[in-house]
Amino acid sequence: MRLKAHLFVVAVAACLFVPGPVSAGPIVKIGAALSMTGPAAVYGASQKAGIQAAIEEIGKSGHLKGVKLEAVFEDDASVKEQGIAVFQRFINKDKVAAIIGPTLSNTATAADPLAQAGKVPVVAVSNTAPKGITDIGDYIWRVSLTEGQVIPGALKRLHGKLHFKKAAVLYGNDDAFTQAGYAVMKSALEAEGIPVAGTQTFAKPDRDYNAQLTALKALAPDVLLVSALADNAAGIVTQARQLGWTVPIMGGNGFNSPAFIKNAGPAAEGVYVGTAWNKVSQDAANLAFLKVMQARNVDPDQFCAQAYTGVLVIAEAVKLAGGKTGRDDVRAGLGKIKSFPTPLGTFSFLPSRDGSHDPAVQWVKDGKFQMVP
Ligand code: 1QQ
Repeated sequence: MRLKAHLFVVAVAACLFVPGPVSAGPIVKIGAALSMTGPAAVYGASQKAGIQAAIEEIGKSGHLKGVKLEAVFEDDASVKEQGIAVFQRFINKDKVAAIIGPTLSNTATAADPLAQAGKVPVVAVSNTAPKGITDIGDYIWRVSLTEGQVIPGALKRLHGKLHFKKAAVLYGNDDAFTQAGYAVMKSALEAEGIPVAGTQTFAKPDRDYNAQLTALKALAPDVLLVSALADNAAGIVTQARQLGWTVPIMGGNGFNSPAFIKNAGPAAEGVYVGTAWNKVSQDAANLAFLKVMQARNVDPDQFCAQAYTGVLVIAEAVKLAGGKTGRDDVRAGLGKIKSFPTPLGTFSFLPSRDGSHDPAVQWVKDGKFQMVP
């Protein structure tokens, strides 16, 4: 009898101390549609690490008072069909408050219209095609700078140093991002008064670029611009150097992954790329980000910094919405963000809902990205 009474007390105490759903504060569920497989998997892994870190940090900081951020991760497989399926799940089943992703612009052009129709805010963290993303509608926002915001300045800077007389361009013609990057390269070259000696194309499944590279090399340009995802980029740069072609190479956003350097090896040395993240920035927000990632044993890249920033931006939107967590509250909060300190720099949204902050230019030196001096 005494034992039973004792158990009863323990049981009651346990009930009192186990926090139940009644005492839990509101949750902001974020659906993260990232490429964990397929040609953009190198970016997705890095983005996932950034999102997880940001969610944990915000949770620990108590910044959102009782509101808790939670992420649901799904693989968009780097393709439109899977991106659409994941968005449908986030919108209708998981009932997320906001979506981060998908990784590729190509996938976003197909999936984002679903979020727009369902009135679910999307924060793109790696889509860089200037058109076809935020212009889908007023629920689509982006943190990632477009190729149009990065490439012209990067080319101008390199042209000022290296004085190009004529250029060659190689781009992927089966992807919204690589095509858009090409269009930006073409107009940036025009703006700098650098004639284009020749243009060649490839597709994502291609592995042999010798025909295109040989044709371009024969035109004797003094710079090669390449719009490609990291996998293709590594193959292109490796094969260009194998042909004995030593011309300076400038890549688009697809080059901004350490996977490019790893796969191209020594051939990556000296390759230039404009970037949305200045890794050596001494801004407090960037130093804090670097410290967080270091503690997690992650060497972050631009994609990690952008994904981390995407979560910070959603958290700030919730705060600016007075702690309200509905889809329209998040969207209203996004509209109030201005001069917000992030690892990418001081961040604001333009009227087009595209992000705005300072870009930078990096190159591969001693096997890693370093800022161009
Ligand atoms: C895009 C990109 C890719 C290179 C990165 C994910 O910028 O698809 O827009």
